[in-house]
Amino acid sequence: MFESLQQRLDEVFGRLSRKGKLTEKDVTDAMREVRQALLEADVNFKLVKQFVARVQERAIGQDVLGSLSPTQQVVGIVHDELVKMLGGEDGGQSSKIQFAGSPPTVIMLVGLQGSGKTTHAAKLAQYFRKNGQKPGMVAADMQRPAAVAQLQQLGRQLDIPVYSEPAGNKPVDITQRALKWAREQAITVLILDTAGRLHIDDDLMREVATIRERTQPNEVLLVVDAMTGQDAVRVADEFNKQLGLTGLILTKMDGDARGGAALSVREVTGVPIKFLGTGEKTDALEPFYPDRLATRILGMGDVMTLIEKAREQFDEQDAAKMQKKMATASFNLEDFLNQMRSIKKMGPLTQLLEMIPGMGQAMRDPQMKEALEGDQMKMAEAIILSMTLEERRNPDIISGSRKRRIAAGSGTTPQDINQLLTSFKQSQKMMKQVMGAQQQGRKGRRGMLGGMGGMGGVPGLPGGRGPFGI
Ligand SMILES: Nc1nc2c(ncn2[C@@H]2O[C@H](COP(=O)(O)OP(=O)(O)O)[C@@H](O)[C@H]2O)c(=O)[nH]1
Ligand SMILES: [Mg+2]
Repeated sequence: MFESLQQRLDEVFGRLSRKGKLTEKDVTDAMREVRQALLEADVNFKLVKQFVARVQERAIGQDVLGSLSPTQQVVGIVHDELVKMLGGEDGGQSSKIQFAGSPPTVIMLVGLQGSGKTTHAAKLAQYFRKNGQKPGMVAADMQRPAAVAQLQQLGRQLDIPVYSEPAGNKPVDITQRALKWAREQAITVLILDTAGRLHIDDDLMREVATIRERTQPNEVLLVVDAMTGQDAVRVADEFNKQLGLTGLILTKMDGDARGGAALSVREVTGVPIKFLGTGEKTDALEPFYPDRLATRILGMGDVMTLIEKAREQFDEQDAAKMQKKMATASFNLEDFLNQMRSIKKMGPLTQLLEMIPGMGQAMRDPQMKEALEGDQMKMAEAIILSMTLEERRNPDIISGSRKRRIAAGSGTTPQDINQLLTSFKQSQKMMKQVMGAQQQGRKGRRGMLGGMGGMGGVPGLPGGRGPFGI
């Protein structure tokens, strides 16, 4: 997400900070590069112009030139203006979902075909269930018979009730009856998956407008494909003018989208972004926080989102237990396997690591990327799976003959087993040092990253260091 923009800004501010004191010309030159970087990221050109002018005016006006850390101040102003551009002036309030006074809260998804409506109906349902709601979904896309089946299948997979009717029935009537069904089923959040078209046309708008009128949804969210760049912004503007939207879901943010749509759409349309879709799986959804995204774009990481993701997978007790195990070096290969699986559930490793301050840079190193995304993790998993429980708990007993058996079972060589065991021992030692020191320092109090105590030390990676540096 935003990789090349991040990299460009990183370069610009890196050069600037090496200068020490700044002249007005330094700032102007840097802002020219920022302008170029934003244009290359496909941000709307009018916005880029305004953005650069505002930053420049503030940077020069605020007398940052003579201050001790002028570059930091310039970055601070850029951050501020990015937050504003993303709609964060109200502290992100407008990005929150409006719940109904009395349930069900009705959320209607609209958008062009293929933008991700059906997928995001399921993602939202799962997200709301995690937050204590009882979600239900409505198959109101009667354009294609496959659309109903797709939603039904997602519902079965996630165990979320789906309301549907036979082909030939009208979407407006279906949604009306679905409302009654939702009340009977005590559903608290009802998500309507409506039909899309290849292009905006009057038929589509009429159908959607009628459903809106009759069901009075609390939210009308446009699902737009961020990969389509400024087209996504135009689609959003058109839908908003014709229909009136309460929010946006930008999907496919995991693709090679340059990010321009995400950066422009709020200011151009005035409609707040509420969620980002970051993958095909049903848990690849992030609630949108303007401030967090701005921080991420500037390569300062997004520790808050990372912690939330970790919390979803690791319960507090497990994390505390794990931390203790690490500190006393009783962390074994069985624990390691479990952790590796929990981490995998959080999403692609490279995506997670980018949220750690300063890691964005490291993630651009192709070797690092390869190590994390490539076969090494899979190989480590295969090796551990070929071990007996006893061997996982007590790797010291793994003799030469056991190694040959494990290698044969996992399709690896005894050398691979050696390498895994060596780096596991190394990281066990390092864990003990780092975690022990941390526990001493904190005296049991869990700090910001406490919940992630159980995530470090992935053996088998370059230098035997885990991705979290421990
Ligand atoms: N990579 C990626 N693919 C997505 C995302 N959301 C949806 N898709 C894919 O986009 C395609 C169209 O999605 P679908 O939900 O059927 O779109 P709809 O026609 O608007 O209902 C499917 O192949 C989805 O797997 C996302 O956030 N990231
Ligand atoms: Mg669909």
